[in-house]
Amino acid sequence: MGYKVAVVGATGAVGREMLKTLAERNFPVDEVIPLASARSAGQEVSFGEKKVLKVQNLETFDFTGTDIGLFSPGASISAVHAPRAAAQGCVVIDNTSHFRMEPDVPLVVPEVNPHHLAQFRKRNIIANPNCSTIQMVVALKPLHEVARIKRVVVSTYQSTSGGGKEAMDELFLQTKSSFVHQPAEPQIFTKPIAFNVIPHIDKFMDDGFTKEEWKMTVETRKILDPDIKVVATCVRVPVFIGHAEAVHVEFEAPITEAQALAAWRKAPGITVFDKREDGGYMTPLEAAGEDDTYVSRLRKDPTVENGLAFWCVADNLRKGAALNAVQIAEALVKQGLLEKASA
Ligand code: 11C
Repeated sequence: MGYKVAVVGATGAVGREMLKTLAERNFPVDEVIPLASARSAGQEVSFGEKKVLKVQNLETFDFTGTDIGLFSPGASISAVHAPRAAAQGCVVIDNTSHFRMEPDVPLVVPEVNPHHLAQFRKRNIIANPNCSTIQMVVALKPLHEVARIKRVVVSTYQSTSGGGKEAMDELFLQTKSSFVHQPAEPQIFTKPIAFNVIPHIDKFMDDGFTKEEWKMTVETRKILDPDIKVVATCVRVPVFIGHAEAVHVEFEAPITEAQALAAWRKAPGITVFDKREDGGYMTPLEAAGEDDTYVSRLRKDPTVENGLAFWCVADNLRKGAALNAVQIAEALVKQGLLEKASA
């Protein structure tokens, strides 16, 4: 017995990754329906190695009988169509920022807070967190269980794929044009991204933080613990896929490096790669295409009483988006929370 699954935003970078992930993980599907705007309807997308599916128009699609909707069409489109799908009986797993902070919508990373999932019934919507939050909370959770976390200071190194396909194209074109002496002006980013780093992701807020930085703070608190203080600086780097983060953590109680490593080694979704030698750490290029969050460069932070510092890397399109969404669907099935709408 399989489910009827709609993938909304199926022609985008995350939508395509969702289709790939569903197929790779053999999620039990009877039918997969790719949906996108009227402009993209009729296009073809791949589902697994062999199947090609025709994209249907989201505007006119009736979700009655569809069990799960994996949404990644952009926040303003989810704002309209996710509640419509939910009202028609489809359980929505939404990758946009639109519903994340609504109190009756669970915000879930299956390795961290699977117990929050059951709250979805009030709205029939589950939110998928921001990519930079997901990999950080996966790494923080096992440490929080050893010695409660008080405060986190994080700097991110985020790839252009977080900004979508056009942002990746801009990096490619600017890099190419620099060699043929034909400058390509920034269109998506505010400054050149090739051979540069830009300390700005998402819009500016009144207090000087960017929305991406705010998301890391509030989402971590909602997922992991409302008492944890988080301060973030989010930076775009000229990388195609894979976000990296330098994370400094202050704990309530002492925690040794050995305890942290042991906790990570036991935890799901984490690979420790930390050799304290040349090349003995993970980079975004190596994490692209992988499912796990990689932790490296663990060391004691001697500037605070109980502090550790580490580096973490993950594929932002997979664990940061598509994979986490599919893992939420898997967790719904495992916890017996998904009734078949299509029965
Ligand atoms: C980026 N983290 O790297 C963003 C992309 O809230 O889902 C995801 C934005 C979001 O640009």
